Amino acid sequence: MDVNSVKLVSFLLTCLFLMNVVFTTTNASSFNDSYVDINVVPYEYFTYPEMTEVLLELEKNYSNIMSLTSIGMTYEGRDIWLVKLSDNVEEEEDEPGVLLMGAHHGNEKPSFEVVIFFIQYMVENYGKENTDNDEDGQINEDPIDGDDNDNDGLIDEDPSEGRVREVIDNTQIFLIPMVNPDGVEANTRKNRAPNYGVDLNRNYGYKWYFPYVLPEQYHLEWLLEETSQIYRGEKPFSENETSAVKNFVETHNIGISLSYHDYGEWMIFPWMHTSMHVPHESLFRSIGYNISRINNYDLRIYGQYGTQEYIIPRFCGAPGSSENWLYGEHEIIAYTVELCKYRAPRDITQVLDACWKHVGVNLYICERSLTVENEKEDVLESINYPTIFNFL
Ligand SMILES: [Ca+2]
Ligand SMILES: [Ca+2]
Ligand SMILES: [Ca+2]
Ligand SMILES: [Ca+2]
Ligand SMILES: [Zn+2]
Repeated sequence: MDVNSVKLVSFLLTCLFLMNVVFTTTNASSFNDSYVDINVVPYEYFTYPEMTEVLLELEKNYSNIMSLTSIGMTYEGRDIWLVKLSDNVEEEEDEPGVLLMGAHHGNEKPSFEVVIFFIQYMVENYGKENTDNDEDGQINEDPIDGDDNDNDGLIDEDPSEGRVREVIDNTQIFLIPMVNPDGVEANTRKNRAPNYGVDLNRNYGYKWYFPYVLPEQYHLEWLLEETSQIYRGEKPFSENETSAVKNFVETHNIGISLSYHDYGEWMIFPWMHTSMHVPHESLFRSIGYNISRINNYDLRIYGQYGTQEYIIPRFCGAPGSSENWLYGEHEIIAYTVELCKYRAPRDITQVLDACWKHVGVNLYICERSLTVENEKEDVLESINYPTIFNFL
């Protein structure tokens, strides 16, 4: 598919989706998951070459607010693309930074789809005047927040174009839609490093030794086994993809970050190697609950410092994950978002539901990034871990 047909398809899909929003009073729960309509064409996710073509085209058309650079090269020779959205896009300005990432795991296709959708939405709406999108005589009466704010039975049908302008003018949004393009093309969770590939979301170097402390709970055996799906690699940041992300983060100012995965419709935040609370627990919860109000996903919180639970390892903990390093090393308020009910759904309504909701989520975290540095100072909680747990 060439760029124009990709864009046409994406436009048609957007129309389909908006029709769904506008002409039904549906919410996610009214969709019957077990129903498969064989007349509906299955959703086609972007391939890496298609994405590359679309990003190049968008950069050409919106070069005033969008830049596209490669932050590294994969084993199979693909560029790892970084998109920046901001006014004065070529300059590094004194504006809050947000980092959105998709496809640490190549087989989790919605995770890059929502990021590409968001990029398109932002650049295409930036120059628009406030519009009465549903032609009901009112302007911008129903923002993307999952609620029917104007009580007309339709959800999020007339969002504010002004929000897009505000966010692009006042923040710097960095997006890496495919951290693991080789995995996307091969449809594998891990990257394509010799011999069996590495789970990039176990390769970040924060508390690398930790699985040795609780080997059973954190599946040390699988982390070290090359053939396992969570093989973490020989050493921290051994992989091109993770070291590209590392170099980027170390040279930019990022306040909040979301890493998209799928599936399950839930979200988590650090710590990932222990169920103890982070020093910014209340800030993480505040932002997390607000995201949850938009996407209706479950915010998973573990650990109650001050009770017996602090010695319990985190259920499904993931030492070596990106958000643990982003927060632990750089104090970035970082979440993992598990999109959709299934791995790579082929149903258009499900995919576009995730895309649309996360336009709202992404706009929200960009807006919240304007205050997050001050908030970090306000809510810092001093946590006195018992000395016996100093290694945590
Ligand atoms: Ca309207
Ligand atoms: Ca509008
Ligand atoms: Ca409405
Ligand atoms: Ca709304
Ligand atoms: Zn994943």
